[in-house]
Amino acid sequence: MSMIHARTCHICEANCGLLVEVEGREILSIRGNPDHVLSRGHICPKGTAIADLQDDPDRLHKPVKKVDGQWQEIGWEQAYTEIAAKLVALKGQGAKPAIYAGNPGAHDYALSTQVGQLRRAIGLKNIYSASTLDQIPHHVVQYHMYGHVSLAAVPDIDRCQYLVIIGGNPMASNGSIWTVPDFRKRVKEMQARDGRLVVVDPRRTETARIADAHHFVKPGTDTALLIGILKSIFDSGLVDTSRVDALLDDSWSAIEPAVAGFDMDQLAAHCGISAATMQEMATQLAADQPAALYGRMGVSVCEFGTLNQWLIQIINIASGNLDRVGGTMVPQPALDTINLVGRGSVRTVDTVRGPMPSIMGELPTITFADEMLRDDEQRIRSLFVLTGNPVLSAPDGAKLDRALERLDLMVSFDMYVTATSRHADYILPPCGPLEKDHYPFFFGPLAIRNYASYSPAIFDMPDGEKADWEIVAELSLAIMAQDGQDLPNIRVPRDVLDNMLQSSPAGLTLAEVEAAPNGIDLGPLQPCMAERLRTENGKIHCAHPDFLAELQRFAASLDDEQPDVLRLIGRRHVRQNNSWLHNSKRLLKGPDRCTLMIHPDDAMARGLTDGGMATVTSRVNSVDIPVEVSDDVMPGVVSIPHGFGHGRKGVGLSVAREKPGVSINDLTDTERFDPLSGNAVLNAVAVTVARAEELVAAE
Ligand SMILES: Nc1nc2c(c(=O)[nH]1)N[C@H]1C(S)=C(S)[C@@H](COP(=O)(O)OP(=O)(O)OC[C@H]3O[C@@H](n4cnc5c(=O)[nH]c(N)nc54)[C@H](O)[C@@H]3O)O[C@H]1N2
Ligand SMILES: Nc1nc2c(c(=O)[nH]1)N[C@H]1C(S)=C(S)[C@@H](COP(=O)(O)OP(=O)(O)OC[C@H]3O[C@@H](n4cnc5c(=O)[nH]c(N)nc54)[C@H](O)[C@@H]3O)O[C@H]1N2
Ligand code: SF4
Ligand SMILES: [Mo]
Repeated sequence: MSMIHARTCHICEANCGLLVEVEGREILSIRGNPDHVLSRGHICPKGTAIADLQDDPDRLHKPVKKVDGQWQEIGWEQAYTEIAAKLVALKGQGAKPAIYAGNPGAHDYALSTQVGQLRRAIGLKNIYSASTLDQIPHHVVQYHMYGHVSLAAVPDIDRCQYLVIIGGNPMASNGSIWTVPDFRKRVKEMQARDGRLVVVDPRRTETARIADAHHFVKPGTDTALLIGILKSIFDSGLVDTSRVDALLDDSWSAIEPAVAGFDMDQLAAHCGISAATMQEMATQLAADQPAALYGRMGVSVCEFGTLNQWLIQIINIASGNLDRVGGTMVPQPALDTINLVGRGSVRTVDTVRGPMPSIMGELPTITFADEMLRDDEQRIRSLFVLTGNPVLSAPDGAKLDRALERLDLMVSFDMYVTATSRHADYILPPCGPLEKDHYPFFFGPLAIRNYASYSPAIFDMPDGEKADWEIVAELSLAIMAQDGQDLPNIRVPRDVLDNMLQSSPAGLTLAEVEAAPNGIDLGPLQPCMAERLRTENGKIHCAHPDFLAELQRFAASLDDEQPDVLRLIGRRHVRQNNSWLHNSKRLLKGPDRCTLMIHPDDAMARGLTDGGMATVTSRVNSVDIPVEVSDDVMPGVVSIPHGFGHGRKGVGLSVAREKPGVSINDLTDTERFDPLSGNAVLNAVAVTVARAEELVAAE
């Protein structure tokens, strides 16, 4: 007999409610759950593809060890004992260890309760992670302005009347640092009540297509646009801080003079958006309507990423929209991490590249390869990769390929042999996704409504398989034992979750949440900044000196001559997720998506034709890729999706290898980063494009 289980999806930040119909261990269907309190029935193709993950024949089920270049299955005890012995021996020689933690770990609350254990076992204060490829600028801004790395104000889309999205593509990504399932319908509802969506992006994206207006912006230049909008708000006397006046500290007064000297025409020329458009956006944002400015990857993973995120907050304050119904507000979720974890930290660390920012104990991943390639006693010689694939996800993947080969010990926690884990000595695979429970631990605090939703495992775990959290906990204990450390009591993640829920203001128990398979709705967001601020004086620290200094650095850069190059940007597709959902046949079907999008004028100038091959060259490397001529990208811009490149030797993803594509991160550059956060620069990469030589020779 078949059974239907309600569950939330663990793939992306939207955390949609799913209905999974099973018979025994067979998955009959996965559909959207119309009764889920947040997603209201929305599902994307990736949610359905969880079935392919669960049943993927390429998925590893037992630990494997590399022996003479071949993978051999071994038992868990053997894996733990050998890894612990090797690590402790290496530590004895003074060899430095490291951890890299990837994105899926952020969607596994149980695993996140154990990462600290592994750090302690290995003796690490700091780790590398996908966060410094992605979002660290947000955390720097939130730490300095609001006093807590995780205090994020998100657009209240359901009551907003004018929403500007700059450098985000929620139609493909389903939202980021903004849990907003069912985005498309929410936009339609906004438009039905005469609200408007404006998108700023170098590509006419899926989100731009449903918007009321779309403006092309030159990659990497949004700072000029943001300053232009802010200056227009000040110059037109549109500032309205009345909702938050009591919360602004004295440094607010430093902001108007800091932008006063910019020339609107110069800003417009820099970013390619006219002064009139900037003025119009300022006028609309500050008009008598709830409005919100939201910026994501396109404005985070660039050289002025932190400055951009700061300017976005300042514009929302100046236009009267921070902490406003229909503007941007800080959620008050059922599990309130703000109250339960510390404020975080912004420090400086020594790296192979000199002093670098370290936010929340993160080391900048742009330095990761160089730390393995250095030749002194500081060289990283053992590495643990948790749910990550940096060879395809971090800049200069080919350099990482070389660096990983130098390690004395590498352990990957992954269910696949990927471009990264193929370098490992051991791979420790978790059980299937439907054999784990799920709670949106990090995403409740970013959601458009306050809510809770817990999903128990649907299937029992097969004999001999383990969840990621158990693997990490057991390996940590083995290392501690081998190293003669005191052994801690490992708390079951479910108990930690229950405790955190009960300690949050809503005071729910896990049993209560579990009894509501469609989730518990705690209502719409509410203004609450006054209680939420964690700065020492309880005020918003408006203008941290670092941000003002960065504004000056940007001003100085405006006079730099712009080289005549194409600018490469990334691209997400609703049927992919970073590097790791490419092994699903149903997601992979359709035309090849790993193409170089190029504007017709730029294609013509280089003799490129649609479907032909191009060679794209950056400072670090070059790749050959099929051309897709399209005026969806603006002149001067080319786009390649990230997450491809599965043709590397030894990758064990048989479906993904049918359309392996090339990796955009073989072109991105570890030398470029945002100096205030250490975040990588993954967009606006300078490239040249030419017809691929083979093709020319064949003619
Ligand atoms: N050029 C460019 N590069 C980018 C980006 C971009 O926009 N442009 N985006 C960046 C962003 S935002 C991010 S977050 C990073 C992501 O960077 P990473 O997190 O390093 O990479 P992923 O591709 O998400 O790889 C996740 C790995 O985890 C494995 N995995 C999946 N689920 C599980 C699980 O439940 N348990 C275990 N043990 N393993 C699992 C997968 O098989 C895969 O190997 O990429 C970044 N890289
Ligand atoms: N389907 C799918 N969903 C995903 C993911 C995925 O890989 N696939 N990844 C998940 C993860 S880990 C994350 S972090 C989120 C990311 O979520 P988003 O940030 O919404 O996703 P992106 O598609 O990277 O959107 C960035 C947009 O910025 C634009 N852009 C590039 N350079 C610039 C620039 O200089 N200025 C401006 N204004 N725009 C620019 C790009 O064209 C792109 O449309 O998505 C999550 N959801
Ligand atoms: S949008 Fe994200 S959470 Fe929703 S079904 Fe798709 S992958 Fe899952
Ligand atoms: Mo991400």
